[in-house]
Amino acid sequence: MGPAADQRWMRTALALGRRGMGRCWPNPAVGCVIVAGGRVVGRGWTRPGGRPHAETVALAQAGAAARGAVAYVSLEPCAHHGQTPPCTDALIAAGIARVVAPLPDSDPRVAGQGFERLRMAGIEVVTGVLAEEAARDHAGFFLRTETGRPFVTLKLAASLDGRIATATGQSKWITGAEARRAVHAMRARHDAVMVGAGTARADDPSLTVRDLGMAHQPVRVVVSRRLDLPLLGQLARSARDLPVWLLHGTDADPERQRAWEGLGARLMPCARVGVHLDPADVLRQLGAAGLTRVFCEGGGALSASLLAADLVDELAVFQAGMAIGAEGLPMIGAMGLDRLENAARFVLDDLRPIGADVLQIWRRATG
Ligand code: AOF
Ligand code: ZN
Repeated sequence: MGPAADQRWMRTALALGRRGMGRCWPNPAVGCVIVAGGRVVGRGWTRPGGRPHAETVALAQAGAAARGAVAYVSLEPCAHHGQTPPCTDALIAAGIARVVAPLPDSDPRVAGQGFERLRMAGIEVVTGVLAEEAARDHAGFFLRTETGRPFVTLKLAASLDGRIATATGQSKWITGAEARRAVHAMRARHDAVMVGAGTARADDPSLTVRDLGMAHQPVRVVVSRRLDLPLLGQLARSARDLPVWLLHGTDADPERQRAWEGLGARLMPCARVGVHLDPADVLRQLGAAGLTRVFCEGGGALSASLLAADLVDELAVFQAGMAIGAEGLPMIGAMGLDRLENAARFVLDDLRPIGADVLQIWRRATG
């Protein structure tokens, strides 16, 4: 099979893998397609909770048709005995002749050993196919295994002049229904949705995925040093049914800590820098708890603290054709930035209309 066919099938494997995004943390969302004689004989993606792995699912579907076939996997097949036996052994046992994968796994238990085992068994291994795309899809998993923190997408939805509410606090609605639907789809592809305490108080959000016909829900995360959050709000009422994690200061009122625990929330004490929680520690804790992709929806103070600490990997900015004026609430709070050369820089990745609004995707400029 030539490079063009390899790319085509790898595109399919990547697309399958994305189906698991947001629901198989702490494991990567891997996709696998098994091809024999130009036909698909098995397809799989990492199941919710991270197991079974993509290859196991695809091999089960392929059955005897896997013998002599090619397996396209969106990440190096695992080589370790975890809760399930290694995928490399399953591929070898099934008689797969060739494995195409874009990148090595960053988990030290695998990291190159999967490819090695396959080659030792006489299987042809091709790597590097659509590596850039795969690196993007697995960015959260790689970041977490390599640095301990999850990938952060910061969503901002604002007026032409970057305001998220009027001076009196009115914010519904600045962007339109299509943009809000796109936000729900983005939430669904992340492990968690995160907001600051100000937003949790002002909007009383439920932070769930709605109207997309899906049962899966991301973890709801609120960053609140003092835990001064409404005990009768949407999050409080639903904390037993869908996870709510609260990152707070060690100085938060113990009564409030108990009250939230009683409501079913998970409390995660964090370090402080000055009067605010340390955003790096917030993300470290979320990474330690297994999250690989976090979708932050503001507000201004949390957005500013993440940006100032250079902890935003991607920006999703929805802009509405409306001006609110300087009295309005800015989408990004005070950052204490003195010089432009100290500002985090982003490069434009995508720009498109969504209903009456514009969506811009910006990626952190590396190097
Ligand atoms: C694959 N295919 O679909 C996934 C892989 O805890 P375990 O035993 O399930 O192993 C988790 C590790 O397996 C994870 O850190 C990553 O290295 C790999 N994930 N590997 O071959 C898959 N999800
Ligand atoms: Zn595996």
